[in-house]
Amino acid sequence: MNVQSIADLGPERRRALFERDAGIEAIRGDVGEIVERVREEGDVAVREFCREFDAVDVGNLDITDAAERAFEAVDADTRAAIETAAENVWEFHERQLPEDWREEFAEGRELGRRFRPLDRVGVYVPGGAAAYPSSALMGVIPATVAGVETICVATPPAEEINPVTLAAIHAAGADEVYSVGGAQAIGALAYGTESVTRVQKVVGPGNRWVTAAKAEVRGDCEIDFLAGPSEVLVIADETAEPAFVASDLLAQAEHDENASVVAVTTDRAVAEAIAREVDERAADRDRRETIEAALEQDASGVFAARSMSEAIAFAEAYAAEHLSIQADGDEAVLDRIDSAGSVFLGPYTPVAAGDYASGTNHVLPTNGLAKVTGGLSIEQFLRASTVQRLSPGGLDSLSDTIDTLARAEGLEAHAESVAVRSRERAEREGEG
Ligand code: HSO
Ligand code: ZN
Repeated sequence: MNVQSIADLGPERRRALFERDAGIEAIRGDVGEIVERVREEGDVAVREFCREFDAVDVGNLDITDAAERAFEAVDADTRAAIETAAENVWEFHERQLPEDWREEFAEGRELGRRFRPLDRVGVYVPGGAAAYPSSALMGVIPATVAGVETICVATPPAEEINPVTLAAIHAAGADEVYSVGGAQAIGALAYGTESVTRVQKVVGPGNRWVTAAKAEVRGDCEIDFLAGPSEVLVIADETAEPAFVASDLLAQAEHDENASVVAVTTDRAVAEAIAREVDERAADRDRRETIEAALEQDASGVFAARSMSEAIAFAEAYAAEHLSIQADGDEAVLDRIDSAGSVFLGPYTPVAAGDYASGTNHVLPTNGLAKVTGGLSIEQFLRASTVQRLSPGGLDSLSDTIDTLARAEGLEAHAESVAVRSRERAEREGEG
């Protein structure tokens, strides 16, 4: 990797870095057809697409029992790892549970909010080339903590589905597990088939096909957000350990050849050292080819900033899925950051900790979506209602305001719904 100065970046490179996209437009047409066929033909279409895309003849689409058996069969170390991660994810998300509340804002005017879980949610758990048991935990556990009644998981079929993925799906608390992947899985969850009962919301990460299908069903079925390939941006200063920074870039790069991995540093020598470490260590990694492709992206690189302010402005424009700050005064740097899906502070907080085990969610906004949203959380599985109660006096104190605004909108019947109550009260008080 070559170190580049931020000051020297041309408009094209800046676009590649700051206007990343999920790369789904090109396949929207094909995905639309898949989703439509699943919607119209149900299981028949699902089975056909499983044969076409996964080369598997799925028998029973429902593999709930197989997930339970996989959990029972998994070795002790794997089970312990799943359970430790699950516990930490559970605790962190439990902490997010909002409480219903009611409060008197003025005499006779009581207002509040109450939260109720969704009834049926679908969680997509990627499979295929990479197995993602951790994503099963990240999708299913928050839904369970939120109190969602029925949680359905869809994961791609295979000759033998990864047993750890199945075990994690069961451990996380899925109620129904279906062997279907890709766009057809999102179609089946969103519209239902003979075997799959439709859900109210689909969440979870997936490849471009899954993401494009989520875009397709949006409107008929809620979704979390459209997530693209993994990304990380590390802000480093002269105190950073280049080998640590490089290791975080290589870790996210191994997810996807379209992953975007970036280091921004205020120290030229550290920048050079990071670039060198990345190049040297990439060669030793198992997934070297994927990593090298990701490193070659125009949306990846090691960049030299003239000041911490310039590095921060760069990070803000990039709005990373994962932001790691390996610099002196990391809290002060964080104070100046608004846009980041998940933040990792200090040299001993690798992004992989959040990917697997610390407890935060790894389903996070990519492609700059962190400018407008956070990652998967408890709120995504709740609906909030507001509640109010007015006393006669409480209504009195609002009646002029309501009357004036209702008449300004030409909505006389609204005004009357207040007036009828005032008259009734005046009459009753007259009698009494
Ligand atoms: N870094 C990925 C999540 C993941 N990492 C799963 C390992 N397994 C996107 O946040
Ligand atoms: Zn990861």
